[in-house]
This record gives sequence, C-alpha cells and structure tokens, in this order.
Amino acid sequence: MSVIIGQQEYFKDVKRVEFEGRDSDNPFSYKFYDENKMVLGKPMKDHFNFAVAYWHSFVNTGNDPFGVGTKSFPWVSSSDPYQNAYDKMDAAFEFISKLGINHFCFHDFDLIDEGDSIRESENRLNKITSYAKEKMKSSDIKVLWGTANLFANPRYMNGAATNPNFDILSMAGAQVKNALDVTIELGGKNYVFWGGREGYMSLLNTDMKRELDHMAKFLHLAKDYARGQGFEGWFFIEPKPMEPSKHQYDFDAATVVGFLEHYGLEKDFKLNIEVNHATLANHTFQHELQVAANANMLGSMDANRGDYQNGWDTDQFPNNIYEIVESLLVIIRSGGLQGGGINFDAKTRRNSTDLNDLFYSHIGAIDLFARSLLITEKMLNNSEYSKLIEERYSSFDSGKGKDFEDGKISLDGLHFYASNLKEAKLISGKQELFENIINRYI
Ligand code: XLS
Ligand code: NI
Ligand code: NI
Repeated sequence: MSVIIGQQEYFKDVKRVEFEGRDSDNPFSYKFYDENKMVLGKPMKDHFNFAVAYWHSFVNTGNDPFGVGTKSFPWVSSSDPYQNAYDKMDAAFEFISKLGINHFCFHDFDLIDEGDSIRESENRLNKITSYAKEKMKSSDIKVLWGTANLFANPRYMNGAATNPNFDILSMAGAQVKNALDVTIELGGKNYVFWGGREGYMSLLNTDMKRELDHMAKFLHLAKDYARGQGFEGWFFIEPKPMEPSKHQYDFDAATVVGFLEHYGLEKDFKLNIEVNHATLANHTFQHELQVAANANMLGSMDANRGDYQNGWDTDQFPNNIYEIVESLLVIIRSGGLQGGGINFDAKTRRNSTDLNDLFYSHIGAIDLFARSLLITEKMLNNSEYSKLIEERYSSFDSGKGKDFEDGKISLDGLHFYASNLKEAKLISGKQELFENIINRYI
C-alpha cells in the first residue's frame, strides 16, 4: 500500500513502516508484524484488521481534569472548522498509510467539530464525508466502525437514549441517523454503541426499567433504519461498567448478552470488548472475550490497557504479552472476531508530546499482537495445551458422563451412579503447568 500525503507532510521522520525483523535497530520498523506471513491458515493482517482510533490520535491533545492539552498537533492550527477537518484527515491518512494498516474508527464529531444546530452539523458531516470518500478511493484504508459521540455535549449529562427528557432522546436519534449515514456512505464495516452516559448517578431519581426499555427501543430504531439503508455490517455494543456514569447499563459482556437477548436484538448485535473496560468490571480481558464468544457475539476489540495502581480508564497502549496470548487463545479457539478487528482505543501519555510518539505507540502495540499470535500458533500446533484442556473434561467423553451431556440421565440417575462410588479421585487443575507453556513459547 502506498503512502498518502495531503496538502503537507506531517510525519516527516517516517516513511513507510516495514517489517525488518527482531534484530533491526530501526524504531520505525516492525520486529514481528509481517503482514502477509501465513499464520494459522491466513495472513497475519487478516487475523487482526488493525484500526487507528481517530479521537485519541488526531483529536485529543492530552487535556485532563487538571490541565489543558499538551500536544501541539500541527493539523489543528486553523480556526476554520472545515480546514481543520481536512487537515486532520490528511494527517490521519498519512499516519495510517505510513503504518501500513488498513482501518480507522471514528465518532461523528471526531471527523469535524459539531455545529451549533443539527442542520449545520449535517452540512459539516456531508462535506467531510465527501472529502474522506475521495481519499479512500486512492487507498486501501477502510472504516472498521463508526459511532456517534453521545456523551460530550452537556445535553447528554443525563444520558442519550436513556435520558428522561424525550427532546434529548430525539436529538440523540438525529445524531445516530447522521452517524449511520456517514458510516454507510464510507462503506463502514460495523457500527458501535458505547453508552458512557447510558446509566445513572443515583438510583433515587432513576426509573431504571423505563430507561432500559427506552434504550432497547432506540437500538431497534437505529438497526431498522440502517438495515433499510442497506447496511449489512454488525452493530456492536461496547460494555463498560462505569465512567463517566457511576453505573453504566452495559456493565460487562454477560450483562450485555442478557440485555440483547431479552430485547430481541441478538441477531444484529455483537460485542466490542475493551481491555480496560474488562478490568474496570473486575474481570480479565480474556474472561470478557470468552463470555462474548460463548454467546456467538465476539465481534471486535478495543485494545488498550489499564494501570495496576489506578482505578480508571487510562487507555494506555497494550504491552502485556501474557495477557494478549491468553486473549488470542480465546479468540482463535472460538473461531476469530466476527466482522470486527483490533481498534487501538489507546492514547499516548500526556507527556508524550512528540509526533513520533504516535508511531512508537502503534508500532509497539501492533508488534505485541503479531508476536503474541506467533506464540499462540506454536502453543496450539506444538504444545500439549489443547490436549491438556480436553483431558480435563474426558470423563464426559464416554459412559455416564456422556449420557449426562446428551441429556440421557436424570437426577435419580446421578444419585444411583454416585452411590456406587467410594470417593471421586482428585484431578489436578495444573494451572502452573499451563502457565509454563506460555513462557516456553515466548
Ligand atoms: C470510552 C470508550 C469509547 C468508545 C467509543 O471509554 O472506549 O472510546 O470506544 O465511543
Ligand atoms: Ni472503546
Ligand atoms: Ni474506553
């Protein structure tokens, strides 16, 4: 894929990031990510569908509750919202094409600033969508998913689809319609709902049941609209337990699976699992992936990591080989991500202020996944890993155990069988042995 440079070149130190192998000293090269290398039956890149998150890499300049942004992105210099949006998009396409990956993800108002009316916002979105389409024509860059920002504007302080005020719900609906239009126009593969403010701060003033009913109705409307416009991709819900709400309705994967099935949304919706959201819910990332996979709803992932000492969504770039190997084991053993990919919903630290830091962070994370995939492949092909798991359950492969799985034994049957046992043999879970296998193949 060729590099795409717009009106000006923003990342002058970097050409195209190429695979150079682990002995290369070049910090702008991949040590492990060799996009066309065949791994477990397909090219590496097709396992991942890597995406850059527009908001973290091109919009937010590092503001936090204690201070303003620290990063002076050259593409946000103009005071004209249109010029800003074009420059930002030039920077995004240059960056993504230099990284040599193929996707991005966006919120509506990452692409261009919100206008002061729905009409004006629509005009703005239309212009930037045409601009994006032009740029996409001459590239292999695609939209992994689009979404609407239903949390930043003050009107959403009490939620969007779950707002107690219908006027605000309707404005959220207008915004989702427009965001769907943009996503469809750009050939987006999927559409995401992350309900940061769909939840509550105090149950005292909240009719939870009514709000959940509203949320489900809203999602049905969005789905029906998009299907009517010919959209064939998946809708993803991205669970998160809290922040900014005290309690978010899409708490974790299990909650969302139950919600989707309860409200008849399970045929069109899958899950987008984020690492740092899993850990905020007191789960591991692997756990959340597995819960989604069990329900045939493992759609996509937002890759990042939290911090062992902090209890909030720090959105750091992932760097933990053990965690990612364990996650890939879940993903690959359950047949891969459905429709989605790996979106780096991660930001460089507030004090990482060089433009090149955007490259270091993404290169490191891409290499982490590539290396973890190679380890996973070896574990699955060369080690006793799969066999060890199967053996743990071998008592269900024949005899009465098999009868149980086949529904051919009653509770009385269990009683009769157990009465003839002296005591059951203890079989070790061998956790440490399992852990050693990962270490061996790193
Ligand atoms: C915030 C979420 C958000 C979604 C997209 O915590 O991760 O970035 O991915 O709205
Ligand atoms: Ni996310
Ligand atoms: Ni997040």
